[in-house]
Amino acid sequence: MSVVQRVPSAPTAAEIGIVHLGLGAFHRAHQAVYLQRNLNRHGESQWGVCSANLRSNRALVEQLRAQQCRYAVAEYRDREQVTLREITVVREALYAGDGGDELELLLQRMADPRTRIVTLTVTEKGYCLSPATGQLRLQDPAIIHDLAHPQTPRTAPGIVLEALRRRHVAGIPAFTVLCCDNMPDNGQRTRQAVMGLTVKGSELAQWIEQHVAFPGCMVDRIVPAMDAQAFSGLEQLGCQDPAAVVCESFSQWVIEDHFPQGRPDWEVEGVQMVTDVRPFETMKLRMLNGSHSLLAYIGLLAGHETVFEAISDPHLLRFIQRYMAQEAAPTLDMPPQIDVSGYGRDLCARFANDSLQHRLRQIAMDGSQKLPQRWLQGAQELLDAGHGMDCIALGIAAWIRYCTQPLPGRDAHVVDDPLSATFADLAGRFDGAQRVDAFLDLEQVFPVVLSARADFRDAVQGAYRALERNGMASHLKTLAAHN
Ligand code: CS2
Repeated sequence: MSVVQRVPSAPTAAEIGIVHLGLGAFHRAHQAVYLQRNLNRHGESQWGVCSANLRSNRALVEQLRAQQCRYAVAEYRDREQVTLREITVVREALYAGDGGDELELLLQRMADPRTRIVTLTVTEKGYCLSPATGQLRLQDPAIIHDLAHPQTPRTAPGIVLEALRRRHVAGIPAFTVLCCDNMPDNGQRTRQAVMGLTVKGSELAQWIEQHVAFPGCMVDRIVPAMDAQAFSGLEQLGCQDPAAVVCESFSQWVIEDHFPQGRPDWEVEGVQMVTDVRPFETMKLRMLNGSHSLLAYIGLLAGHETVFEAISDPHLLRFIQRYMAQEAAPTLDMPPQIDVSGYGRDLCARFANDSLQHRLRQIAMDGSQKLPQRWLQGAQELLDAGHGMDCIALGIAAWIRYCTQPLPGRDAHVVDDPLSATFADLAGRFDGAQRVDAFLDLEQVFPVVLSARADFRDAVQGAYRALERNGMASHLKTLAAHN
C-alpha cells in the first residue's frame, strides 16, 4: 500500500514572467516544481511560465492546453512513498515547430517587457555547438537557415537572438538567459551560441555583450521518460493525467546569482544561489552523468534494461564505485564543505530507486553530445596528472560497440544520435582496432589534444580488445575480481 502525500496548488494567480524553451519532462518536473512551490507559498507570482516546444511533441502541447496547462508530478521516494503535486504555474503552452503563428506568438511573448527570464532545456544538441570545442556549428542546416532568415528562426539560439533584437529595437531591457542543460559552463556556452549568430561588431552584438546576463546553473533530478508502466503506476494512485510526469524525490538546483531584471526568491525553496557554479556543475557532470553514461553503454552490453537493474549488478556497482572514487572525484576541486564521497554514495542510492523505470537507452541517446563533458575532459586531466583512466576507456569502448553493433539478444537497435549516419558509415568500413581508431578520430567528439595521445588510444584499444574477447558481463566479473 503506497503512502501518497497530495500537494494541491493553492488558489493562485501567476502572471507570465518566464518563457521556457523545451517543454520536456525534465522542465515539468524540475523548474516548474520550484516555481509552483514558490507560488503556493506566496499565493501570487510574477513568475508564471509560458513554455514552448520548438521541434518535437506538438501532441503534449495540445494535451496541456486541453487541461489549462495543469498537470501532476509524482515524486517517488521509493515504491511506497509518493508525493503527488499539482502544477498550475505553467500558464501557456506553445508549439513553435512549424514556424508560422505560434513561433510569432512565442517571439512576442519573449519580447514582452513582463518577460524577464528565458530558460532553456533543449538538450545538448539544441545549441548547435560542437561538443568537443563549444563553437557554433556553422555547417548545421538549421544554423545556416537562422543566419539567412534571422527573423523566422528555427534553433533555440536563433529564437533567443530574434527576441533580444526585438527588445533592443523597442528599447525594452534585455531578459536574462538561464540555460538548464547538462553542459559545462552552460551559461557561457549559450552566450557563445547566441553571439555566434550575430554580425560581429554590430550594434545588436554590442548591446547583447553589454546587457544580457547568461548565468550558469546546475540542475539535478532524475526524470525518466513517461511510458505505459509509469502511467499505470499513476493510475494506481488515482491519477489519470496524460500530461503527468514521474521523478525521484531528490532535486537540486544551483544557480549563479546574476539576474539584472530580477528573479523569483528561489532560495526560500532550497535553490543554492552562488557566485561560481562551475565546481557544482563539474561534480554533477562527472559523478552523476558520467556514471549514468557508463551504466548505459556498459549496462546495455551486459544485458540490462534500466538503471536500477544495472546498479543492482554487483560487478557493475563495484565498477561505478571505482570510477567515482578513482577517475571522477580526483579531478574535482570542490569547496571544503562538500563531501564528494558522500555525494557518490548518495548517487548510488538514487540509482537504486526501484520505483523508477529509468531506461538505459534514454541515457544512451546522443552520446556524441554527452561524452566530452562527462568523461573526456576528466580523462585528459587524469592523464595529465599521470593517472590511469581504465573505467572511462571501457566506457568509450562500450560506446563504440553500442554505436556499431546490435545488442546481444535483441533485434531492433536504433542508435539515436546526430552522428548516427557517420557511425554506420564507419562501422561499414572498419573493424576491430581500425574501427576504434576511426571513432577516436572524430574531432566533433574527441578533442585533438586527447585523441593524439598514445596513452589514451592504448587504453581504449585495450578495453575494446578485452570486450571483444570476453563479452561485457564476463569482462566486468574479471575486473571485479581484480579490484
Ligand atoms: C541523464 C540525465 O539522460 C541522461 O543523459 O544522465 O538526464 C540525468 O538523469 C539528469 O541529468 C539528472 O539530473
